[in-house]
Amino acid sequence: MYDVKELNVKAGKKIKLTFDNTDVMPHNLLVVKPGTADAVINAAIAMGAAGFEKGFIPASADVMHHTKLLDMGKEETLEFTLPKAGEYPFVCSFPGHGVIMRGVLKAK
Ligand SMILES: [Cu+2]
Repeated sequence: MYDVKELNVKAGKKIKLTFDNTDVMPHNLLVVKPGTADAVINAAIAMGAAGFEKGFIPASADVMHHTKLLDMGKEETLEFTLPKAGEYPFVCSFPGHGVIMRGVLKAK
């Protein structure tokens, strides 16, 4: 699970988000369009074993920003801007994780 589940951010301003994987399993972080978290994690599961090569990042227009699939002890920083106010989910798309490994960026 992510240690932070909710972040308040400003729409239209640059956001810098660092994801540090301190777990022994690989994880990633995808920022997705409002309301699409379940569709994205299901698309990642549908990739099957071939998903490893692509870090379980599905080719979906709902994925706005993402880190690579990060091994233990790795971190990656994303810099992006959310276009408008809304609740943008962030999820781990590694199969089986996204149901509980998720949170939300609340843009105002
Ligand atoms: Cu995960």
